Amino acid sequence: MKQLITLVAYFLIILSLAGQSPLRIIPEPFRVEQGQGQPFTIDAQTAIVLRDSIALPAAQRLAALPGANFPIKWGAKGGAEENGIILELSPDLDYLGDEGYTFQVRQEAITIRAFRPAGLFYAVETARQLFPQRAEGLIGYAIPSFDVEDHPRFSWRGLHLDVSRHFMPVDFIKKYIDYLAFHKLNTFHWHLVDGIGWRIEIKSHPELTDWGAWRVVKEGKMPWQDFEVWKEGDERPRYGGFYTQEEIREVVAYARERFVTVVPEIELPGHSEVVFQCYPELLCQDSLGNPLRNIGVYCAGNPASYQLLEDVLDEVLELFPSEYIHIGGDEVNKSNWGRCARCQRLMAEQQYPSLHDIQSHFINHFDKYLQARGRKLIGWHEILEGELSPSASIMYWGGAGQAAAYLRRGHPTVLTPGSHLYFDHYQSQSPHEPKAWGGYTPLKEVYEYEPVPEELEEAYRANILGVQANVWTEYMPDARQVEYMVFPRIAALSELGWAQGGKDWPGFREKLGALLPRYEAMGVNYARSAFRPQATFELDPSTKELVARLETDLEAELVYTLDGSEPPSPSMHPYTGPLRLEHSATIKAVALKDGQPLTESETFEAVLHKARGAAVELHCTPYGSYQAKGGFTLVDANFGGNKWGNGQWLGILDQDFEAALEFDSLTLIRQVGFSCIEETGAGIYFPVNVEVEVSADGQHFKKVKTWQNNRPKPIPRTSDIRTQTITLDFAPIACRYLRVKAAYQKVEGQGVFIFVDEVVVE
Ligand code: TNX
Repeated sequence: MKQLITLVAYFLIILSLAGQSPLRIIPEPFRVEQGQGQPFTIDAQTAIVLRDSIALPAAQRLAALPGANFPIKWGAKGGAEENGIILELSPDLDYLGDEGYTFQVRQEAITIRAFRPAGLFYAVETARQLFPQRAEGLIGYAIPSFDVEDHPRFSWRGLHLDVSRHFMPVDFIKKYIDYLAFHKLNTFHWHLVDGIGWRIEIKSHPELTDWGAWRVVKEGKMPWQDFEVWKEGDERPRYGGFYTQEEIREVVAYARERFVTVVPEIELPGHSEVVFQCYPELLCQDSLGNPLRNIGVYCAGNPASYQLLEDVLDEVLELFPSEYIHIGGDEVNKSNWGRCARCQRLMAEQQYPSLHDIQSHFINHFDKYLQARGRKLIGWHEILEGELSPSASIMYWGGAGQAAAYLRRGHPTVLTPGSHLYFDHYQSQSPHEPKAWGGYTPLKEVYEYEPVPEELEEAYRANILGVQANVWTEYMPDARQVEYMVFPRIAALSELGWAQGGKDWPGFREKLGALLPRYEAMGVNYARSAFRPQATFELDPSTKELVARLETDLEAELVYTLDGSEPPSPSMHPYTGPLRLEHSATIKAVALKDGQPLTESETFEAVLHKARGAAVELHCTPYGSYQAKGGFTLVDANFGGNKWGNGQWLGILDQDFEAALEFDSLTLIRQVGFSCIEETGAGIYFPVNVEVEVSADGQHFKKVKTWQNNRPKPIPRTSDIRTQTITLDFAPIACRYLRVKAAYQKVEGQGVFIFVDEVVVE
């Protein structure tokens, strides 16, 4: 019977391994070779075998895997134990580094070897994903014969968490560290200080947490709007929390057992409003000694600023043994320094040419301070402004496209590009996503990121310490929402940090599909955003049908309706391929698992208006990269969405818009819609008027309607993005030729665009 079970299990595994990667492990191991021999079958006698007590923690972790319950035995050096899972350290594996390991499965035994305990730890994490989740335990489970040799690509594989904007309890911090370890991440960047909350107990300055850890809750306002620290006696409700030093020690020890280094961040010289609400006397002052406005920036000319931060750092260094200490340094508003008497004196004394040098003065002071204590300073890349000490390290959070330029500055750098690794960005374009900071970084975009810029010269590549994703919690009020934003993007991050590069999206997608049930078993609130259907529409110019394609980033059973009902519903259809639409339609789609919807359904409007596919002549010139598909853009029955720079919009600069459309035959029309977008701050305005003229013969045109934009002047310049279809209704008229004109909004001293994506004719 046992043999039969083994055989069946074996074939099932062989079948499941038919894909590219023989093992479904995230992150992808460096090398996996399938063996020829028989599998190893776990039975009631299977035991973990140790030769050295250094391997004991790994053994205990292995024994504690769900359903494992293996006893731990001591074995002789060099012995070969039957039916054992052998864990051993071996000096000859030094070429795999501190975190590498080998994992060998044979019929007789499983052998896990590593140069250092961290390697054994990661091998156990590999086993965690290898072993099935079975209610009945692992007995009877057969593991196919294979060889794994594994080690990470980067030494810094980080995940950050902002606990200032929203406080996260210690229990969750520990869970978070478990999540890191599960994904073979080794650095937890703990953003303990920001403008609206101080989260670390400092014994020499108790006000920082007595007051600074709490803020007054203000109805209807975001936490950073009108921020005020809460002090004892205040009757108003408060929000906050902080970590005692004892709790921090506990977290650091917990992390160390999981080979996770905790890098604390103490923000300076900016992002520190809270500090000056506790100590207003530390604010910059004008020449009469009046405090300047609290913009969250330390006075660089006041010795007390340095004293406070040194006191803080002294305690931080006691608590955190990490090599790196993060000192923030991002987004410093330097305006007070320009008006502060002390800062101006400092500038004069040091003959600093610019305010950037004041920033460097401040940063370099702490670089020296940390170096003298055997540590290294790391800060956000803005610390490169001015003259940064060469020993400082950088955390780069700009776009991936500019990373090479920063790496050429020669500082050791952790890449956390805002374009790919900001987990506070939206994960899908669905209107159902919970409110996020902004930006759009779906799972696939994280996965597709390549940390080493292709154009970067070899000599600078060694400066890349690794990768990290940042989790800013402005819109993450609790642990559940943090999990939603982090999972499953953390799986893609895991690949970036550990696997050797080279992309295999289909393979990753399949592996992730297998990982999701584990997330569920772990109780993680992961986002199903990658299961949200997306639609693309393509006009077939010959038939004028609109071809609608539906897809999800992760594989799932897709269904849709065309009758307006919410799927799943009796009238739903399985999506098996592109839909050819002859008429306007409302498509509602959702992905199902076991008949249950994975997310809310999405609604897509297909607009098959009368001008679709008409011949178009543009009588204006689209500017630069805003060409989209030329004149066809206007009649392709596609709308450009709410991002004017996405290549789907025509942009016309300092010119009136004009296009001539020609139908195949005389067509009865009664309405023209001019679909446009506006962002006044970017110089993009709705037109001042739109005019429609029609003709039957192409010679004699008749004006049928004019629309006037009557809004009051001046029009405010804002970064709000608005789309609008300006509609012009008129008495039905038959025509073959149509002219649409739109005059641009003239604004003194500035270039102005009209952006248009469709001329909708009904
Ligand atoms: C910028 S990225 C910040 C954070 C915000 C974040 C929102 C960085 C170093 N600073 O303070 O939370 O944008 O995405």
